Amino acid sequence: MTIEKKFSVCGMCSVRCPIQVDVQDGDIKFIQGNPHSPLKGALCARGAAGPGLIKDPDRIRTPLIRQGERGQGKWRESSWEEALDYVADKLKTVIKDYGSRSVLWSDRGGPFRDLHQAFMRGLGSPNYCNHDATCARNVHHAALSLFGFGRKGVLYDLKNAKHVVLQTRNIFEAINVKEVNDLLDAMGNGCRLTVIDVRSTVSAAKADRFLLIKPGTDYAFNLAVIHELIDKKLYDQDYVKKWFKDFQSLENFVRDYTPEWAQGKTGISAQEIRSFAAELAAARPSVIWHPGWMNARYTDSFYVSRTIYIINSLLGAIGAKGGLPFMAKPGDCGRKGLKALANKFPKPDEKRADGAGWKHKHIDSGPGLLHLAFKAIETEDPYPVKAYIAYRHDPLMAFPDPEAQKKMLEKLDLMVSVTFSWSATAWHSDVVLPLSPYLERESVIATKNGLKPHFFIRQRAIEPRHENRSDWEILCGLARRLGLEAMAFDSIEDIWKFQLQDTGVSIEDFETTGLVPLTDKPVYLDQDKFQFKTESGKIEILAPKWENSGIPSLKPYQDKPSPGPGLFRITFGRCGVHTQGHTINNPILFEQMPENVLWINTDKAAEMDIAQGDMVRVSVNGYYSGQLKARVTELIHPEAVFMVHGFGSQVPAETRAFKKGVADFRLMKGGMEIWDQAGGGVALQEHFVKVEKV
Ligand SMILES: Nc1nc2c(c(=O)[nH]1)N[C@H]1C(S)=C(S)[C@@H](COP(=O)(O)OP(=O)(O)OC[C@H]3O[C@@H](n4cnc5c(=O)[nH]c(N)nc54)[C@H](O)[C@@H]3O)O[C@H]1N2
Ligand SMILES: Nc1nc2c(c(=O)[nH]1)N[C@H]1C(S)=C(S)[C@@H](COP(=O)(O)OP(=O)(O)OC[C@H]3O[C@@H](n4cnc5c(=O)[nH]c(N)nc54)[C@H](O)[C@@H]3O)O[C@H]1N2
Ligand code: SF4
Ligand SMILES: [Mo]
Repeated sequence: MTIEKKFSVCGMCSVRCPIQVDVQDGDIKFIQGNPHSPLKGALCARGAAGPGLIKDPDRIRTPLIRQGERGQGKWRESSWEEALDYVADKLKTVIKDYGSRSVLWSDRGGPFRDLHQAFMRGLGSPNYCNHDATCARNVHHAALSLFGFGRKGVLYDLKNAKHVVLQTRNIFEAINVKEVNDLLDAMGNGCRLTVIDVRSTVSAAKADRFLLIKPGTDYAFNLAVIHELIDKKLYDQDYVKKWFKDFQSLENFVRDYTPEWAQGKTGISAQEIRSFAAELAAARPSVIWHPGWMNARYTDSFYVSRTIYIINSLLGAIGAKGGLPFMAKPGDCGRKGLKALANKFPKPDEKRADGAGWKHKHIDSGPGLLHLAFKAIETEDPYPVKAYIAYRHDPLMAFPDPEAQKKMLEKLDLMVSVTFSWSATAWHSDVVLPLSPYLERESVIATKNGLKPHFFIRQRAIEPRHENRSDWEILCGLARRLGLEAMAFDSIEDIWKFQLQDTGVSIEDFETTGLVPLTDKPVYLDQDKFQFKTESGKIEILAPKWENSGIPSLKPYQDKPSPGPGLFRITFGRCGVHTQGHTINNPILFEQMPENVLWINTDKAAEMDIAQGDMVRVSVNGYYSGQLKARVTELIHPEAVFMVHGFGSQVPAETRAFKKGVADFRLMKGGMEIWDQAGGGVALQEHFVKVEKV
């Protein structure tokens, strides 16, 4: 009856914290953070609820092939042999009729994507997408436009920061465990916290300064901060001299964007903006103004993130300890990285269906933009896209307006969902291939870049309970059937060996702790030796790629329309106990929070005779309406209503979550067409909703 300790990786959200699982007689007794990890061993509530997936009666237990119409919920159970044959045969037909490029893939990005990209390259399709158009694409492009590297080119050295600013970022509820712990440590050492939000969050409650901003006016606020930093010469002049290109253009551009002007736009007083800017300058360069994570909100969100990166740069924080140091990689520790599975195949030279990299030259062609790829399915422009694999991704919940999406998907000859739990997308698919929950599966080895780069491994904590399979088993199974012998591996050990071959690390090295550190000391890359990846090697205020696409680097501020009477701007976000849409039905987390509520401002609620806890109807003209309880509070801007994302499931197989709460994404009519042209992100908060007492 000994307890075995297994080292693995949490899979309850995309942060992927390292875990230690205590297993006894094939059952999980306890999960905790991996104490050996440089990321600090700790888990959040969702991580602790992982075992809830194992014995969940709603679990998908075998591959399923659709019988009735798409979305009707009529399924036939099949063996793996049959399901993989079925998918492979359909793919072969599509490829024969329309070419390799007619296959589209989307997933959730992350450290295990190498295997997925290998599969798509093997097929010869350029159409690998990830989820990011509804998450951090604007942030990523903002970084690219200034630095020539994406948002992961720098990290947040929260532990050593002296002032942290969270704008559209709720760090204590939208959780990355290490970041939470590091920030708490820093605050214990006197670090100041400023939160800029449309409502008071847990993060706001812990802040030294909370600024309640009018929704969608963040760009105005940031322009005024830049104005103040430059006008009062509060910025780091040596840093700017050394690293900035086109500083004069910036100075000219912000001249009229004074704090008084911003007060009229944002509702935040000029004096507050001034004292805030002075306080930031006093803490430089150990300042982190977080550029945003879930920033697919407005048609100018790219510029919000861009101005944030500019402010960090003005403060000398890019590359600084306690600021945003450059991300160290294995090479920076004098080590070789993992061998990429994707490099087993040549990069397809076809143009992408979503236009990324050619029609939209400023858009990173790596993972493209899924909303435009869906559009291409509908229009067949630039060419037909006939097969779609949604891999650990639920676009029918994660992108807006599912009814519009279903229309776009109609022309598909094959739609496959690979998932460990039911989702709206799986329910609408032709074939569902059930992944093992993460505690039952192993993954390819991954690299964690950062101050202390390391390799880590996801091992099975327990044996698979049902007819579920790991990523590699599914993909290698398909690869074999499609003649992609180079990735038709027979075992995960063979994959691991391939990945490790140049690294001087062996599989046994992971046994004792589940990870292999590549350095013992934190690696702060020397600012002086570091080159920005732009053409000039500097921070470029005028971004050639954008300017050449006719998109201004410095865009004049534009007002957004205000909601009319009885209407509110829809805002949304996360809560501590759920991840997106897929944990509402988790038996443990469902108990914690079975439905969402509607945050509404006290004065507005009084006008409509809505009291605390009353049922209200939220609707979009003749399109969708849902009912939920009102949370009446002074702590939300009167123009906004807020709800936690992920509720309102219409999938009967999710027996607990079914019809619980309201779906924010259904209230975004036409939302697939509304996106930030500069950053690529879908603009999910450019929508007004009607609220009535029931
Ligand atoms: N518990 C938990 N943690 C998670 C996740 C999860 O689902 N659950 N998901 C992970 C993922 S994928 C992501 S991307 C991150 C997201 O991390 P965050 O981006 O920090 O999370 P959100 O809650 O989406 O949004 C942050 C805040 O933006 C505010 N906001 C809305 N509109 C505006 C506006 O116009 N101006 C300003 N200033 N603020 C506004 C919202 O009120 C919200 O409090 O969290 C990650 N961590
Ligand atoms: N309206 C609106 N839309 C949003 C958001 C919002 O706040 N409001 N948030 C956006 C953001 S920030 C993001 S990142 C996307 C997220 O969008 P998604 O990534 O699509 O959302 P998830 O629900 O996290 O995961 C999708 C599916 O992956 C399956 N899955 C398979 N294996 C695993 C695993 O190992 N771990 C996990 N966690 N899931 C697995 C789950 O069963 C689930 O069905 O949605 C975006 N869309
Ligand atoms: S933040 Fe929580 S849910 Fe996400 S990986 Fe870490 S422990 Fe798991
Ligand atoms: Mo996200």
